[in-house]
Amino acid sequence: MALSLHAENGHNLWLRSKSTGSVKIICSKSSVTLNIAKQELKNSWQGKSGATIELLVKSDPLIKGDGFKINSGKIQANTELGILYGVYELLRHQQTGQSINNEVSNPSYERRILDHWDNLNGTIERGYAGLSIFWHNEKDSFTVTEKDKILWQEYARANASIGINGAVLNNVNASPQMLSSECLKKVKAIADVLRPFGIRTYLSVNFASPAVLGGLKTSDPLDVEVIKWWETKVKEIYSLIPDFGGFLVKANSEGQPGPQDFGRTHADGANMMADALKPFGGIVMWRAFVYSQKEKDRAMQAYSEFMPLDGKFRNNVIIQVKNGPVDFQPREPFSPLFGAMKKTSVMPELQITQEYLGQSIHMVFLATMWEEFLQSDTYQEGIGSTVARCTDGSIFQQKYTAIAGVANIGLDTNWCGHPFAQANWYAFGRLTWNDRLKSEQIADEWLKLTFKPTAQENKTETTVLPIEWNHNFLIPVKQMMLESREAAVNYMMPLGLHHIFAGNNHYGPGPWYAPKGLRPDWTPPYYHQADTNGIGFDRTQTGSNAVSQYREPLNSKFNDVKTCPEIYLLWFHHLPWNYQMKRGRSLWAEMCYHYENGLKQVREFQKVWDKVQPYVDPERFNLVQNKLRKQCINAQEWKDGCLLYFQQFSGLPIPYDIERPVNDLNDLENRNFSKE
Ligand code: GCV
Repeated sequence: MALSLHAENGHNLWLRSKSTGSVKIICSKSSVTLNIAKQELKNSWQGKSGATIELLVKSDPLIKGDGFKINSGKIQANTELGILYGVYELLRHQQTGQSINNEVSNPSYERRILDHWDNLNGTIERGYAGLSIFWHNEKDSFTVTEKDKILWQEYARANASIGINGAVLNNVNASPQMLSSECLKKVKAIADVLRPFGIRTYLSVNFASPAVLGGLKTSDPLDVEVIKWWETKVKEIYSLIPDFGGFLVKANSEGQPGPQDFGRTHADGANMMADALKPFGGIVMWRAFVYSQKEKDRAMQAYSEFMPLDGKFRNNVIIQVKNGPVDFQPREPFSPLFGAMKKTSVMPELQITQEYLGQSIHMVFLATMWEEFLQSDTYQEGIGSTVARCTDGSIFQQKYTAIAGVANIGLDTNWCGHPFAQANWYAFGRLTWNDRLKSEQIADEWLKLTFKPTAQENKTETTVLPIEWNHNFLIPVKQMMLESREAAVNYMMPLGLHHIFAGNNHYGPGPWYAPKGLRPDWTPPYYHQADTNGIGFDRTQTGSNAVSQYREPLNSKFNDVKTCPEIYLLWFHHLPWNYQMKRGRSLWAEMCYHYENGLKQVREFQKVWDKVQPYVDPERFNLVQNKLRKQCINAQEWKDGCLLYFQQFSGLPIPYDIERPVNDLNDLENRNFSKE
């Protein structure tokens, strides 16, 4: 079988489909957003040719926010944006072959936001897909070209198609320059392009802006001049962007200024900004990502600092909490702040860009990780108090509900660097709309939308039958995606290990990395604690007691080595190398098999991919094949580096049925992984 597949550069993402027939649209209203909805229907219609579809903007008590009601002949919504979302849903159903029953679809979170860590000079912190789509370079960062506008429009459309409705345009390590009048004019230009697609604009702000940009003597949040400065700035922003979303703030974290510099609390800082934004309906997303050298366990600090402030924030402040207590690791237990802060709005922060998961080289589908996180039971309000239910308004009556993901988008033609990294952008959007969606469904949809031969391609004499495509492409590739995150955990840091990366780059292995003078919590030995007695961070009651931050029964479950899930074992326990695991092997042997299995999984992924070559256009096929080779090399480095390094402490042999290391520890220790 040989399909004549068109080369695809990936720029069209999951929106490749062209119409296969005509559609008649009934809609009594007209607006920019409704016109987009109509155009999308016409351009991508795959239903019966000549069918009629009605678009009706009319309230219905079952429809919430920008949700919609849909059947094969009608889309109803309270808002015009709801109609647009309904159109994308209908088209998705058509393209993926799902039937459309009478259904109401409401978003899980009201604010579904992408956080861009883009700098004004065009670079992106932890960006692996080229430079910023918003900012050019120091000299002409504030110019706007027609080409920019087209790209922003494509970006907005892609987001709207999966329900994302907000974008923070700049890095949380924010330049005070961001709030200069010149820069705000450019923000307005971006906001104007994003608005018709329902995307609100937000900005990260630097807490010291009043002093650095405004020339004031201080940035103390209780100072009258400072308060006035923010009020005036906020007014200026809203005069340009009437639907501006609000501020994202990283304060007193990793060297960023904050209220504590003036002896004030996070609440003092956040509330001052919240008061300035309130008259305009803006919000403050205040990050809980804080840690200092003083805390004996970094994993405990966010909870220690923020729990005493519960109830002290204005109702337009949302505390933005990373999924895990440390930092977007391949696997972490959920942050204990979820469900615990009962009198404050809390929003999850996920990381779509794969800083700690192989960047744009490894194929790692993150939906399984996010599903594991969102469905984790906090037990805060009884059994079933999942993180999802604690944050989406199901349990706590938050004034605002929100969720954010650190974007993996750049100027690369295919937006995300790795063709499969697009699936993570897609998955984030779909989960923010429906936090109960299963990873399997998300992968299924994305593969069909992204790789299925288009109707035009399928009209050639070598038509691929859906059943054949499903069997030979969809099923194996989906399986590969669903296993990919566990594979990464296996070859990077299994059994609860975390933060054992090389240097600042966070790509290769570096359990040995500990330059003299560097603060301990920036070095891997702080996290793995390996010595001749054993390995793991003791967070039990007799250790750092981080377990106490979890509600019972989790506190006891994590505390007791017998009941602690093995996936979190070394997160919570320091154990001897010969500790007997559930399967009967020693801890050392079990660790060796995890590393070995992770590497083997990637070798299998290579085979799966090579086998599907007939179903993929050469451009995308070759790119993925090439990246899988690099992933394999890196997985081997991880396995060899970690096993050879830890073996120095365990003093035990690598089980003999495991493939021998092929790298030398010394070489790996001297390798600069930032050049990968
Ligand atoms: C934007 C990690 C990353 C930093 C990032 C920080 C944060 O430490 O390595 O690049 O800074 O998280 O989330 O603020």
